[in-house]
Amino acid sequence: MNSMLDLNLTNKCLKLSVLQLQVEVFNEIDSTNLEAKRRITKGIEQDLLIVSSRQTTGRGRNNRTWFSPEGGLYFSLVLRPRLGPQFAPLSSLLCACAVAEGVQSLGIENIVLKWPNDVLVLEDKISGILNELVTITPVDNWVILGIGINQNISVSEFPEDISYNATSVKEILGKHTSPELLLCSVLNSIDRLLGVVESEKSFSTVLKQWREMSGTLGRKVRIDDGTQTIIGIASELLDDGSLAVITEDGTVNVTIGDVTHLRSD
Ligand code: BT5
Repeated sequence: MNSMLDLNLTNKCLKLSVLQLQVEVFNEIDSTNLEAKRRITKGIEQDLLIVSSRQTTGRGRNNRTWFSPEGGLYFSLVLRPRLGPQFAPLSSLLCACAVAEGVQSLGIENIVLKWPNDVLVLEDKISGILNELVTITPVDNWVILGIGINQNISVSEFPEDISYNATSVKEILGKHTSPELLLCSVLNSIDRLLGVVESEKSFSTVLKQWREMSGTLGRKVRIDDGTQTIIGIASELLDDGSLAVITEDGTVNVTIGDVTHLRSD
């Protein structure tokens, strides 16, 4: 089945003022983030969008797998990090806000953002974001924003270890929705938020929007960063995108890790 995205339809609904996109659509690819890296290595001139109908080796953080069958939306946006490479981590918070807006525009409610890069509906993951910074020289940097959204997939298709806390647009709405419209809506939101960052020369509006949709702040959390586990109350999203956690031993600022939302009892 050829389910390639209809670029004409996508172009019709795109309303971009900041991004100047070259768009490439694949039926199948290993990973849109890997393709993005290959393209950066070859040399690119402008913002680039790579979309694929499925991925054979979709990637999560720390080389984990992103289950990417036909029906999901998988894309990577390659752009210059706004306000410098040190702000690149904030781009994944920006993307999470944009994905939330996109999914909301389809009629989905109860969207919750989980630090640092997940979009949940109530407790279940509907989208994941893989943000990678590629440095060619100290002044030549690109950020890859890899976004996967479970759209026209049934949870019964997921492997068991994923399905217990995953969901999809189709599962929630009980119907097929347009990938072109969802892609447009997310890209339009990314573009609008990038415009705000550029005009305010700050991510503060993005951080405010993230805090308002956060399911992590105020919550008891367990955070594993690969070497240690921290348990405490997530108290604040700091301006550099890190998470302040109040533990029994004091407040810890966490910059990286996997968060589990815990019950407070
Ligand atoms: C992420 O990693 O959530 C980032 C996922 C980014 C995927 C996009 S798709 C387009 C672009 N190209 C790529 O190759 N990647 C990006 P992380 O936080 O590490 O979560 C990964 C974990 O989520 C896995 O170990 C599974 O437990 C779970 N998972 C895998 N596939 C899933 C899916 N489709 N839906 C929900 N959960 C999933």
